[in-house]
Amino acid sequence: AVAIHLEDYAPAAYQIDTVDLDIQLSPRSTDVFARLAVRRHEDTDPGAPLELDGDELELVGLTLDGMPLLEDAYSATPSKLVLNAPPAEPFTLEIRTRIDPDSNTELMGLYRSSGTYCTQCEAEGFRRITYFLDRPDILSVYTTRIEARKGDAPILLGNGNPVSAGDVPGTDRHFAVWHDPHPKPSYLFAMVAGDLAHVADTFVTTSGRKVDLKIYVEHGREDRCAWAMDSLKRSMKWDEDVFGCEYDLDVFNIVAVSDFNMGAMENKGLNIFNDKYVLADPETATDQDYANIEAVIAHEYFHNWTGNRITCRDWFQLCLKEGLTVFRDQEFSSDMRSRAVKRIADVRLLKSHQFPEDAGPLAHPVRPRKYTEINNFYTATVYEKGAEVVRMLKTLLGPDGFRKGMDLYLERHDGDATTIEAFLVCFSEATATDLGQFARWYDQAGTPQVDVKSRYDKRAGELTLDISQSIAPLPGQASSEPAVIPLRFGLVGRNGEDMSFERVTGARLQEDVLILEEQSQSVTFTGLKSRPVVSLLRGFSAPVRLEDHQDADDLLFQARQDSDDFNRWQAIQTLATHDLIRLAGEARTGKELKADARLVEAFGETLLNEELDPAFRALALQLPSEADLARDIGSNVDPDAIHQARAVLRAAIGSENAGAFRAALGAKPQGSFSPDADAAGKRALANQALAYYAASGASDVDDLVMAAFVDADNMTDRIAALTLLVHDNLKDAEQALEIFRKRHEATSLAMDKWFMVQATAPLADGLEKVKALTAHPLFDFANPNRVRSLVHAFATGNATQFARQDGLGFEFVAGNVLVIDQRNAQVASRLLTCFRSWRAYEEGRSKLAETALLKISSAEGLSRDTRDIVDRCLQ
Ligand code: B3K
Ligand code: ZN
Repeated sequence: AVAIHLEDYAPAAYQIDTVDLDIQLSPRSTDVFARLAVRRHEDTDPGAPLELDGDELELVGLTLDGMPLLEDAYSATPSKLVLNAPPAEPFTLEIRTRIDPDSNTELMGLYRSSGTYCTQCEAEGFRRITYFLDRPDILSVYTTRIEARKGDAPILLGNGNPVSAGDVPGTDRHFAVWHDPHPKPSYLFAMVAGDLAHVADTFVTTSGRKVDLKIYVEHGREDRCAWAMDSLKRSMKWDEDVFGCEYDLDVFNIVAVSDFNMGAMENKGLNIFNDKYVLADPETATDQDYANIEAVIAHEYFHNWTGNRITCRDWFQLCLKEGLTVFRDQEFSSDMRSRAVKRIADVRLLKSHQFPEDAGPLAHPVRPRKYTEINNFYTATVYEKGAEVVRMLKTLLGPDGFRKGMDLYLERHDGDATTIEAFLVCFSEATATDLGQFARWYDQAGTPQVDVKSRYDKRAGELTLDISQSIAPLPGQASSEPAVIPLRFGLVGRNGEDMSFERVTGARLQEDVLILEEQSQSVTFTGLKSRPVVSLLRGFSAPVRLEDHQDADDLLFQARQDSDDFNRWQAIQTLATHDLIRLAGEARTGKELKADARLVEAFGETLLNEELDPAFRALALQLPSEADLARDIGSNVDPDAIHQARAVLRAAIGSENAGAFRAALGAKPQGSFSPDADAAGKRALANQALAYYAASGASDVDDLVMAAFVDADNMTDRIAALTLLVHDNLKDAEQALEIFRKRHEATSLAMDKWFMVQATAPLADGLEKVKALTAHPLFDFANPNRVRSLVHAFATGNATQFARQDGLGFEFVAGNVLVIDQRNAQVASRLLTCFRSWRAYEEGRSKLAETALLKISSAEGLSRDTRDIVDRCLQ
């Protein structure tokens, strides 16, 4: 496949001003009539060919200004339609294509999910519906007429506002016409048709526009939409209040479908969602599900401005809409919930997903410079690191400067398809700041490693920090330049309060942020009365790996006293990480393992510290995951040793504090279920306590956990107990799985959890169980959620079984990648990324992983998506 390079960007030779679609739906044979108003770009030579993209298309008709085209005037293949010498003056092209929604297993373009026609066009799916200039810098006004059998599809939805609807006389069919006045790129096109139920509400915008809000779902699911609707209304209000962004159509529709490649899609006025991010009630959704729904509903809604009104010039600029919109949804959730807890959760996600990506063969800059398959670049780097870069921009410019820059961006570029450069210029101009060096964050791959050594001169009362930054060499990036790193900090005195100082030299200081700009620099604070404990990278002010050489005493002090909640959490994590890495090392030498007593005690203290809110305590009690530890160890990784180390520490914490954990089980929220952050935090803490108590080895553990499972009156508590029963192999595990299955069999999203609990069980026969589950009547390769909850969950959440010493875990996943690749390339290539850190394993396992990758690589007929990932993994 050919690589596409950022430096080769050129505007298209033609523009398409309006698109009139007439879509005649039928399951096996849908006819699409597209009337395009085409205009030559002023820089294009008259008669230059017009090349339209297609993908598996069948051309059944073509006219230009109403006249059929002669055979030698054009050429058509399933993937291209070329007009050899179109007119120099504007003209109308009418294209008729025929597609087969039922056989569309890629779930790109127009397909059917449980009988509902729906579309997914980002990034390059519109070309699977009609021939088009399918690139984000072609902005057109769309009018869509949808026609279908009334009985099959009483509901017909398109982008924009509804215009007209009616029956087709003399037939059993009906139609609806939709018009979207806002010019948009083809990737934002959408339509839906089916027999759907809905819930309705309204929102009045700040300037008085009344917007009809509707969420469409399969019949019988209406009562699981309340939380999504509530989240939508709060998002609309928040975006007005915080960014001055007002909604711009008369309707806003959301449709939930059960077969969807990713989370959701921000099509103009017609968001289409994976139903996992819409449907919730206490019986089937966890607190985490509620939080995810709130975040994803907000994210897609926020795209209306950052993505839709202002879109990307080309796909290299993907972070322009995604990084910014993730930042916006993170801020929204922070305002809805606890800011510290949200920040910790986001940083955990960044470290567990983005850091490993940025350290291995799939590393790429936030703005990549080349791709062969764009769908492989919807990554943690583009999204999550992209959001961190926007967050740093806000830190550097301050809240007011940031808002000024955003206001300028939203005003200047409304209606544009633009670039990262243009975005940065707005901030630079609005605040008179040079962002030249800052822009490196978009262009360099890899996580900067920041090393800080501190020296305190007691006599002079001076503290010096010797700071250096570097990025380890990566494929295609041998060296790097220093980045601008905003380092939020505090100098903590013995009483826990931040100490004041006289002066700082060696770095720019902005309030409580040091601005690092050099490869190495020494920063000195003068006028200190005693040696402070240095609290660095507060709030995780930059996406870097910090090595600050804190000793255990200082870390314990920070864990107890730091005024920055994030760093309190980080200090406990760092202490636990140090001890777990020591234990994992000792596990490999066969030594008897003993957890650090002070650490065990600190965990008990955290549990009992009533000053900290329960959600924070629950997070602080969570040990670094096996994947976190593997990442920190970095090379020669032995997953069994890591697993053992974690089990030992968990058991020590559980048994040393067993009484306290048992007492904490009762601290559940009272009254009827509420998904709010407070109640969720209390449940999280109680379930964390249950997990530690289960590890204590007390004689009543089996019964207690089973009782918690049986008594649970919501999914959060039920799945927490079930996970312990299954993962700790407790007495009633099988029985509990049966009870759960019977109770939830009819609810797909709940059954996904049933598969996932088993997929992630770190048991000696875990792989065999997962293999058997692929033959379960409810397992279905056609449903991406189901594949993710079994195969993907196994590959990413069951480190010891995936990386089994006999290589069978790798072999199983590789085999599944090949099977899935035949039907859905995006799901297959996403699954394959679980191999990205294969070189970090110890020799035996990394050889076995390589064998599995080579098997994929040598398979015939790989999709472009999977070919790209396997090639990069092996490079
Ligand atoms: N923009 C979509 C993602 C599309 C993925 C295409 N492979 C969802 C989102 O980020 O909001
Ligand atoms: Zn997005």
